[in-house]
Amino acid sequence: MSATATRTGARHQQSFDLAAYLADRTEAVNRALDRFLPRATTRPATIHQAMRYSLFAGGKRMRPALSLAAAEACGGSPEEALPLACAVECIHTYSLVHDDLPAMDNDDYRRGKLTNHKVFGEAIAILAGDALLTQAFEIAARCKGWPRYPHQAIILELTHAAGSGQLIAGQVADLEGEGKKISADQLKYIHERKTSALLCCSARLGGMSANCTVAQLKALTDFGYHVGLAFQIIDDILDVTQTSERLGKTAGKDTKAQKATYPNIVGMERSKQIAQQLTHRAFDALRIFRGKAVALEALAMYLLQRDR
Ligand code: GRG
Repeated sequence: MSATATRTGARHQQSFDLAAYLADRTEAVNRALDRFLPRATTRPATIHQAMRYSLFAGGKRMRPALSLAAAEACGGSPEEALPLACAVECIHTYSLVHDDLPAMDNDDYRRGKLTNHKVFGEAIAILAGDALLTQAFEIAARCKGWPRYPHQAIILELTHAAGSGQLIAGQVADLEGEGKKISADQLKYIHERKTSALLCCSARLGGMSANCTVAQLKALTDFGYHVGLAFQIIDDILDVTQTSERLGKTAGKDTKAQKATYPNIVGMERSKQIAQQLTHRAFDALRIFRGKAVALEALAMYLLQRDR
């Protein structure tokens, strides 16, 4: 990523130092996660080491960054958004640990390191995923709550995104679609649930931590939905065009597993066009913030142009 991202196509044409923004926010998120998680020496140490192994393996922290940037767009502070940003990252990491298991995608590498089950064994990896998911709800339950968004709203937000109607539904449809010819509409169903739901939830929770208005929450929902879909299309493209070293996970897995992807359903060029259109829809959603959503705009552009 270049140090300065210029957001051609974004509403507010100005340069924004996204590299510095991400470095700063990632450090804050890592410090907070370290505080929220049991220490690696807490008994039974194996499970806490396994949770920390995947959580601190070098993820891009895009979901927490979206939460913090969404809070800022709504006039809130990164500090207030941090617990919810960390809760989402715990859920995301759990989903990756389980996704990599032999019974699922059976992968050896994630975030540039051996997968959790390769290091700790399958049983501990399953439990580490379970514990990270549970940890997310503890962090959320301990957050302060806001007048428009008390704890019940926050917890429901997480259960909705992570439950059997969204994240799990996407994973089930993905598994059931392997080796089958599926339509673009069915693929969109998978992407909406497997990927977009949690990215959308990240943006919404950021807004909630700023006690955002109904109109702001609707704008963040619209933004997160479109960015989330673009994110997965780019992920499909990178699976074909990048090396395993660059991605930090095994490249070419979708083709090998005979998974339906945007590139193999609509072609590479059309996939890039669709990702661009979705990103522009995301920019449109930010109009309501009148120039205060520069970090969200820069993140959306980065997610479209990323190469890992
Ligand atoms: C309940 C057994 C059980 C499993 C749940 C829901 C689920 C497993 C898996 C879905 C997870 C998945 C692989 C979603 C796709 C989203 C995606 C492209 C993730 C990669 O996100 P990045 O690139 O990763 O942000 P980093 O490592 O940078 O955080």
